[in-house]
Amino acid sequence: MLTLFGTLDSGNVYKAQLILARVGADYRRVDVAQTRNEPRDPRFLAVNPMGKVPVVLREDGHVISESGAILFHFAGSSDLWSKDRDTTTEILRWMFFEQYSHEPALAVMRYLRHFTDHPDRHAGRFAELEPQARRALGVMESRLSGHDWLAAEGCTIADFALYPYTHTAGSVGFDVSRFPGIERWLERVESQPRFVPFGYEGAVETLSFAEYFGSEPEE
Ligand SMILES: N[C@@H](CCC(=O)N[C@@H](CS)C(=O)NCC(=O)O)C(=O)O
Repeated sequence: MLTLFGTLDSGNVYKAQLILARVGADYRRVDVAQTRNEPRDPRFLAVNPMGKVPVVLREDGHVISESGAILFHFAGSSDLWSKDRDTTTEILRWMFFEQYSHEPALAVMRYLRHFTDHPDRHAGRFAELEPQARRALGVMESRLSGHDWLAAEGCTIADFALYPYTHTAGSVGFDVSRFPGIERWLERVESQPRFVPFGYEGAVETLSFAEYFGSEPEE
């Protein structure tokens, strides 16, 4: 069986959950939390030296990290990917945009506001990120005001990549009704076959960090 490392409150991990649910893959989940600094634990770094979740470990020992790579890996030959070079270029364009211009603003704002002990102490950084996030939402809106999907005529992994931190934009203070194209697109993604909502436990079994990795080695 596959093993997914990560928590249910991470938008990046959610991307992996979306694709695993879509392709009907069974997996167990190991709860590796950024808030507990577990991605930087040497035992986890032995699995993913990049120190980030999500990670998917295949039964044959092959490790796939980076949410975009996980989406690509499991989209395989499904209609969420394409055989057409121009279309795959568009899919990748939106996925790179997500990683460089969208997630670093929206995901970090969410982290500062909802997952730090003193969000008020991060008000300056939050305010710096706001225009970057607004710009990213504006770029999406300009595409989605005239098209149903980001990269193609149908839903692709570009839509799965952008959905998680766009749908939490309201939680960091954006009025999503100001982005009507995005609002309609969110509903379209939610109507996809085997869509699972954020926070849904799709794993057949869940293990804590200690259950999977064992107790901390003695100093
Ligand atoms: N580019 C990565 C980003 C993953 C990421 O930032 N994951 C966060 C949790 S949402 C994490 O593991 N952070 C741990 C850390 O930075 O120490 C991806 O798309 O998978």
